[in-house]
Amino acid sequence: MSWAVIGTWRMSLKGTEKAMEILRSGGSAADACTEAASIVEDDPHFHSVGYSGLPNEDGHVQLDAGFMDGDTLHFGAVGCLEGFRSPIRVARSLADRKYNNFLVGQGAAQYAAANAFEKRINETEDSMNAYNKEKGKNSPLSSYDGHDTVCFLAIDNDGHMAAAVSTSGLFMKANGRVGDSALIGNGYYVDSSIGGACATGLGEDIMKGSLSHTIYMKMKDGTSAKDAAAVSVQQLHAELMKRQNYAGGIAAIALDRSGSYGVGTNEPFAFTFASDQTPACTYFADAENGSTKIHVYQDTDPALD
Ligand code: SD4
Repeated sequence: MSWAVIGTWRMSLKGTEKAMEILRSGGSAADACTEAASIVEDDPHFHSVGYSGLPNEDGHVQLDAGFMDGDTLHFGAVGCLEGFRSPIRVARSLADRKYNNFLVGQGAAQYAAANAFEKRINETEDSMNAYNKEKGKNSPLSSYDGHDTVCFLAIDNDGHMAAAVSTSGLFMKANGRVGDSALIGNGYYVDSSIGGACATGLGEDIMKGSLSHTIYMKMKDGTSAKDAAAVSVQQLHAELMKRQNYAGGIAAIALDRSGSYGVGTNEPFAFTFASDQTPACTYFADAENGSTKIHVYQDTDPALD
């Protein structure tokens, strides 16, 4: 068996490298994805995940995260979690329950406190400066105004797969808004016997296509990870254009049980990948004539954190 890991955006590189270390030494896909997402959550340079995330309309950093185990199909998720260091760890800890797998707001915080998860004020000077600057304006924000979600999908040496997703959601989102990232089948879905997918972009539009589950179902029907991701994003984009005359930015990653990956996007997107065959590397993807073009990330590409 071989291992592989894929992550969204340039910010995932450190996480992918951490996941590599874990997978290379025989660790589990679940640990690899959790540790990878957690490293990104801790890094104040990335203003869309965890510490120093960009606040909602009330100036609060409300974090969403989802975790899925591809063997058991167990999942755990938190929405609008405030005041804790690692939403992904909290999400994962909810995965093996029969009930109450998805907690939001005060209930999520109460659970995290009761289970001794580390507390942290995630609003930093940088987050609050960005908030105060934006607050004065009336212009609506686009989904990519400094806002991207980190997602990881991995397969380990024993063929177990997992997914982890963490985000502070859209900048200036409404108090209590939860996007696709915490929602199973939308921000993430993984089944070790087939493969999995994760999404990033405008959550409201991703949810209209149940994007991660749609990609997964295509893979289940025999489509490659490459085509499943690219075609599903194109189809969702076309449907959204037809029905609402606009489509938010949407990108998805997929990984199958043999370690082959796929990417679909309707706008410039960066991702990282590593496997027992391939060193960790950052790639750039973009939509071109109805398909997704990918190359190794170059300095001339847009700075997509
Ligand atoms: C959300 N999907 O909360 C997330 C945000 C994101 O790139 O991924 N932006 O809607």
